[in-house]
Amino acid sequence: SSEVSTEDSKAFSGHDEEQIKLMNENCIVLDYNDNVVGTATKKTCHLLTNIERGLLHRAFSCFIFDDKGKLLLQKRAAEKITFPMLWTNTCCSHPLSIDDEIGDVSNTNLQANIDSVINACIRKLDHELGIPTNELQNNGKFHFLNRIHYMAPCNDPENTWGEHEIDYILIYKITKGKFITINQNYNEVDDYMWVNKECFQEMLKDADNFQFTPWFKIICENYLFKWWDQLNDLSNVENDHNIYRM
Ligand code: DMA
Ligand code: MN
Repeated sequence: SSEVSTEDSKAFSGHDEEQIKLMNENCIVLDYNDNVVGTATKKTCHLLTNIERGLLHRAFSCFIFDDKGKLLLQKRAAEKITFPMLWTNTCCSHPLSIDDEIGDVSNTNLQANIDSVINACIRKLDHELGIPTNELQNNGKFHFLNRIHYMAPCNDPENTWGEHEIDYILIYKITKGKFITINQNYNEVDDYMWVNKECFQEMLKDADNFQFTPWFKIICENYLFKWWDQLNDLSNVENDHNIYRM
């Protein structure tokens, strides 16, 4: 095991060992137009001091809907270094700087980036929620919606962490009569819940019991209900190549 620098011990003090290790993952660093300009660790990308200087990375947010139109929500584990114990969409993470997930480094082919974030999403749906890859491949379909550029501080007591991402939004629709198996990883996910639209609208109003991540709130306020209303046919809203700045 490697030595822990004093800087690390400050940023990571009191945090979970497994989550500290994941801070060594290599994220994809972007310019303003989602072009790949380099790589940096998950730690580097999420330090607010770097974000304030403009450091931007690639991410994805996935929304799984079952065949009755219910959305799968997760509550982030207490162990998460950023945004612990908040309710959010099904799964969020980062495509990494590895062959299957880096996308098109010549920055011309958006479809290659979409395919690569879907690869990352399949990896994380297994890691966080224990959803078997073969079920994802056979029991439904991924749709790319759009890209959202946003920045949000974490509001942790030391003001150490935040997000600044271009976030690829994915909807995964489970096919009629099919289902997926969930076996949550408690280091990642504290709880999960399938909600219909009406139940979810009540949750949003119930601030005493449910707090949400900033990116999820942005997506709810601007897009989610519009998409939910046309879940049967997403053709009018999917595959939008614009980057929306929030
Ligand atoms: C990061 O999610 C991605 C977004 C869209 C906020 P995360 O903090 O859950 O990433 P990870 O699961 O890799 O820690
Ligand atoms: Mn991030």
